Amino acid sequence: MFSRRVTAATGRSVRNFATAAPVSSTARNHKVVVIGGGSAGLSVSHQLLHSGKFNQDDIAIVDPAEWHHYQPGWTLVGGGLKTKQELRRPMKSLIDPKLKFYNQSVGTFAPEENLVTLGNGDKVNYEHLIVVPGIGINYGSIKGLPEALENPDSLVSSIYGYETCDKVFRTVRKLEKGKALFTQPAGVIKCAGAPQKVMWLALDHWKRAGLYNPSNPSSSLINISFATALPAMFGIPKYSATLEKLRQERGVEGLFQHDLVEVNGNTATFALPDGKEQVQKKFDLLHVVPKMGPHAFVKNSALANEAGFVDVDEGTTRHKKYSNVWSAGDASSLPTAKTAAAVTSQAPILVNGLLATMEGKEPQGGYDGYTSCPLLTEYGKVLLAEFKYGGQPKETFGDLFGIDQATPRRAFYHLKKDFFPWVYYQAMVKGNWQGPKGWL
Ligand code: UQ1
Repeated sequence: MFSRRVTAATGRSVRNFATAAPVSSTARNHKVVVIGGGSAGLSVSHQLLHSGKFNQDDIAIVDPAEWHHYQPGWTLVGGGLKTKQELRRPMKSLIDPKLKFYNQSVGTFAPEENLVTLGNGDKVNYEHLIVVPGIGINYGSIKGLPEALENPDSLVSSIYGYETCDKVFRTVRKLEKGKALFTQPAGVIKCAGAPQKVMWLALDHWKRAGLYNPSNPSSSLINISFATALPAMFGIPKYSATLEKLRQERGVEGLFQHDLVEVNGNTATFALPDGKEQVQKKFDLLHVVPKMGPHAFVKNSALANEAGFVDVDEGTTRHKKYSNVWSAGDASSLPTAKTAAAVTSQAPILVNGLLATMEGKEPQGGYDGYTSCPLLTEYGKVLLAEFKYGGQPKETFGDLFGIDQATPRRAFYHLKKDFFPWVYYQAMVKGNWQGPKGWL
């Protein structure tokens, strides 16, 4: 695929490129190899480059993807506010030419030998390794889900994938009456607020269309249920209180500790805790959040902890056993909510730590677990949850202006819808943005 695209761009034949290839491919030694060209991979690679301490091809990025997606935007696609196409960029267009790009998957890690084997069998050597490939979506973890998602006539969708995120708003618009069911699974997922963001937008849509009356749900054509494997609306008590109040005010049924295990026609089956019998719910529209987990090449490697995440120190992001291995973002064991906002804080700490280590010093650390979830509660309003390790709020604007970020606001909506997607491609993936701390 790589040579084919080069050919398309330059008009040269594949044979010419292949003839030239061995010259450059003999040296697969890099100072830093970065596994993954997502939010974390692009941020740390470019931040390292900006340090001025690296020459051409000293840093390499490994990623098999052709496209880079702004995933936080997929909730906006689910609400009909953006197209999925406008949120993606060709991966190659985001990588500085000073970086070597292996458009390849990873086969195996050999951390004792400072070596990564790529999917095509090539071996790449490093002095430092940064493992930031994110986590995978396990559609097959819910029986019948892949078939239901693929069926264009079903009202079953998910904002958690490029293929299906635009089906969400189509199903919301199609529904004229009946039961709408939104789910959230047990286990680690990306952005734990997103499963309900998409519900709040759908509710608002049906309200505006006259199909749902929050003050009298039983007389409405549509009724809405939120089925979550968690015991509450959100993991952080402060924000959960606001969201629980909204749920009650808006007449949404809460099915707590309900973990979706099967979709069959118009029936959803849920597992309950403590060996209780499974329950079934009929639906007319279903929004599913599949289970997620580490990629097999991470999970089955020497780098992983028991749960399959790259086993790093909470403060420094450095591997607990291999001192030249680092991780951040979704693939890491950092015990905080998995978001792009978290990466804005993790990346500079990782980069400074790695640079210090290269000079024989100890990494300073200091990552406090910062993460954030701009939670859409309706069209035009966002509750801006920001918190750190231990679930303690750490509110950027609360601290600056003395406001309570648990109150949904229009200004936060514009941050989420307009500012973050803009600053992400304008600065974050280029290594110039550190979230609440501003430009780098
Ligand atoms: C952020 O920097 C960011 O990245 C561009 C987000 O988008 C995914 C966010 O959701 C958040 C909350 C931040 C943090 C920045 C500020 C100014 C609160």
